[in-house]
Amino acid sequence: MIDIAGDGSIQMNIQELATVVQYDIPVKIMILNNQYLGMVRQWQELFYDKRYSYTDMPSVDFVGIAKAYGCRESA
Ligand SMILES: Cc1ncc(C[n+]2csc(CCOP(=O)(O)OP(=O)(O)O)c2C)c(N)n1
Repeated sequence: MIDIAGDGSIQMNIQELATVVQYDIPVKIMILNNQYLGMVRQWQELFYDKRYSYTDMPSVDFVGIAKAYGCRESA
């Protein structure tokens, strides 16, 4: 099972990594990390005269978070 998610999307429900570990669910997660809430930012760009607000995000150590939940690293 493969989950392809944005860096914003995964952080909206990242606590489910606990569920993954609890039930030993075989899922690989691929994160497309552009450090933006991209879709929202695009609306601000196109429809709100480029008045960007709260759509840029800091760099996050996702592997570190996964390890903290007890996820295994795989090749
Ligand atoms: C629970 C929830 N909150 C807010 C939104 C609104 N929303 C839609 S797309 C989006 C940004 C997603 O960003 P990202 O996953 O990084 O993908 P990108 O658009 O950058 O590729 C947000 C906040 C949502 N869909 N669901």
